[in-house]
Amino acid sequence: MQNLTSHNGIYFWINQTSQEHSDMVKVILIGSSFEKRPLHVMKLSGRRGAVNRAMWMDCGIHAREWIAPAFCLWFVNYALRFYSHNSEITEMLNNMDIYILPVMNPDGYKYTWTTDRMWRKNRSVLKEGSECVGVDLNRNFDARWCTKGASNDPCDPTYCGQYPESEPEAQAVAKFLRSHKDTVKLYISIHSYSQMLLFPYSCSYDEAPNHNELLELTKEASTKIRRYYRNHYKYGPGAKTIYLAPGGSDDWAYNLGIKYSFTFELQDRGRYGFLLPPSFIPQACNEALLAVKITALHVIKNTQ
Ligand code: 0X9
Ligand code: ZN
Repeated sequence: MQNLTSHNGIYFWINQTSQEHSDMVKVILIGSSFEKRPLHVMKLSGRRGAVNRAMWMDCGIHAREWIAPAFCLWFVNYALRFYSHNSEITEMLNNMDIYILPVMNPDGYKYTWTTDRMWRKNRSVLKEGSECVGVDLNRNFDARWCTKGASNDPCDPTYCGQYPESEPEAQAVAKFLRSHKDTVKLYISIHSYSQMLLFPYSCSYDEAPNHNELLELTKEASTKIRRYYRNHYKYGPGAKTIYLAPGGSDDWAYNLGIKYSFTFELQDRGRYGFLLPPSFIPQACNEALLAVKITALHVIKNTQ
């Protein structure tokens, strides 16, 4: 059998998991990538009636950040395994639907497995024969699009694309969230590396209206990660904590009205970088799981 976390392995796993847990998992096709790979979202729900609260989590916007899709798979497996055994995941699934996009950039992800391990962007081709390929999907959203911190040169790794949502992957996510904006209260985008818990804004130095609440929440998550796993995570608004970077999905989702919007940068802090050894996966995922639980439970407590 192929590796579980290869591009094909993940499609196989999504299919198998949804069949084995058809009571809790539904698969929704939200669009397809530039190279026509399907974008499958897994909808997880507890064994209960309908609720009108949801969270969204995407992994693998950036192709080379392999720990990100691994975390989405880890999270789904954990949720299915520990629902009704672990109180936090049970409370989450009893009070919200969880939409998970395990690989937002499947073309880029495949390319990192076959051709260039350090590829970041998607694989869109502007015109046949043009020498530079790919748009940075986390610069392609409509949040001060293509201002300082993004590039308008198609050869750069942070190329913003021809216009906001020019890319089918970004467009599919934006369209889904627009049509679910009344229920989705929490947006999380999983990246690596650098160990940071980021919230808006990254597209400007402006303070978000609920800045203090988001700061306290990420501080709590960071403190608990340090206490339980002895690992250090920085926290704060993206622009000040990492760098100015417009066109990101988190800022866009925030402006759409999702007031709890985060980018989590998982392990490590640069020793292995994107090439995180497999033996680090369990701890990296447990750290991220803790941050997801803390934010989700806060959202459940503080939203209708
Ligand atoms: O630059 C990015 O897109 C993210 N860092 S990464 O090293 N994974 O590429 C940070 C994203 C923070 N949020 C926004 N820029 N909106
Ligand atoms: Zn990234």
